[in-house]
Amino acid sequence: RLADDHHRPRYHVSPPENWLNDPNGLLEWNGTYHVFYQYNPAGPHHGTIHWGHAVSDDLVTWEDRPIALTPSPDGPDRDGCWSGCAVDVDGTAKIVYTGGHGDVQLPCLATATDDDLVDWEKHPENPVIRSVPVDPPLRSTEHWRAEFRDHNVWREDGIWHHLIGSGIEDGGGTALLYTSEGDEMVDWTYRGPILTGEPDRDGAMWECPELLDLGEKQLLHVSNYEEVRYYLGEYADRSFDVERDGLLDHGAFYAPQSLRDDGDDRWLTWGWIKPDRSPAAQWDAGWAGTLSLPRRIDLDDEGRLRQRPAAELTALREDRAYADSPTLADERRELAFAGRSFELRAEIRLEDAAECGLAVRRSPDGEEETLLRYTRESDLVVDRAASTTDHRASSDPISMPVTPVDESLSLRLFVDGSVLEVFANERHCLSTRIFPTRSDSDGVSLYAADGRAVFEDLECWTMGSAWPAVGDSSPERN
Ligand code: DQQ
Repeated sequence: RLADDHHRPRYHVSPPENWLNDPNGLLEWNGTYHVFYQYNPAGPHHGTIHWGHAVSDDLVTWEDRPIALTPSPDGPDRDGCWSGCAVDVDGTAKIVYTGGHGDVQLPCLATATDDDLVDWEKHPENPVIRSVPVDPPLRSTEHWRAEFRDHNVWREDGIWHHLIGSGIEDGGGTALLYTSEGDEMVDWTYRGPILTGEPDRDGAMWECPELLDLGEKQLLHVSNYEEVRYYLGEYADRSFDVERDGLLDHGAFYAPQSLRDDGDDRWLTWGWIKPDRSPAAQWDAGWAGTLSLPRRIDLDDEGRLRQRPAAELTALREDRAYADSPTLADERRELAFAGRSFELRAEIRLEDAAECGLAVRRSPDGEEETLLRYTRESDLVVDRAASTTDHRASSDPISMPVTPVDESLSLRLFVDGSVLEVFANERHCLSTRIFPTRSDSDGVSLYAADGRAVFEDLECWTMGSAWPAVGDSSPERN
């Protein structure tokens, strides 16, 4: 079933089957990149969460590994091994994750017992923080006595620092700091929030907070159930001073986490791209959720946040199936290119057209198509009104503000089965899902309305598979 599913991504990290949500424990270990993820082996829905595992030597091709963390029936993680991170503690890999137990969630620790990071031993003293802080009082919900979860751990001045996501009762989302002197990571001292948001603007609960040092500035991003907000500014003296803020992505991208690649002095960030279709459709498919492509996050010359697909991804390009610099005047043009898994790039200028854009996953008669509309209001809109005839998939439009319309729009677009990722001017990102039903919904076309638009250096490449080693071990993978 999964092998014939043309919604399955070819070059994104997705689960072998069943459910995936947040990326976790991203770590480069002895030259191998490890990606763990929230995984439910019992079905394509969120449930008793385990940690799935995939590895890569080049960030381009991936192999599945066995489940890394399983809830212990008598342990503090009985009801789920929720999100967390992996750290290198002087040559030993450790995972800090959230254990769910009834209506309590508390931090747990596991240590790798082999160099392939396949086997993990849980610490006998779990949970390593035994109760939630009382100052400030934390938000509770129908499910949780206190919302207190997700972990970002780093070493600073020889001391371990640890952020946990939460929300303040009658207040906003917050990132709580703990520190620990010892490499055992079992004695944590509570230091209070480093930043708390405004509930109406920033959300009442922050999941998966992550602090990244980008050199001149620091970046804190948080997932507030709806969106991934970022704050750029200065982190000093256990407090974060915000200079700018924004959204890391405008689509269904959520709970991102980053890998520190010291060799290349860079941060690579993956997010979960949510399913965006009904539970029934997920059951029928047998899988749900995918990770985004790894994106490099840093600062541009003006100190703004820059986001680019990892450079390695160009290795996935197969044939350059199309290259041209067409000018369109009040017309639509089919490209001599078709694909379900491809990359497209172009420099687009809106000259005097009212709007211009392109259609992907388009059927010959246009019954199904996903439109990318670039408007004079400097919006880029992913219009999914006709993406699919399956009413179980979301058809909501998604828009993001991009660079002013008098500058050209530098677009990189990744289509992969049901995944659509847009990078605009290396700064604005929009990741979402589309579920065309027809096997001939694979055309690409351009259009310009009421005037001229230029698509400079337009190129398309079909993309190869990220899972070449599959076959014997996991016949279900496509
Ligand atoms: N997903 C995990 C939580 C986290 C949430 C549970 C974010 O740890 O807060 O699967 O998507």
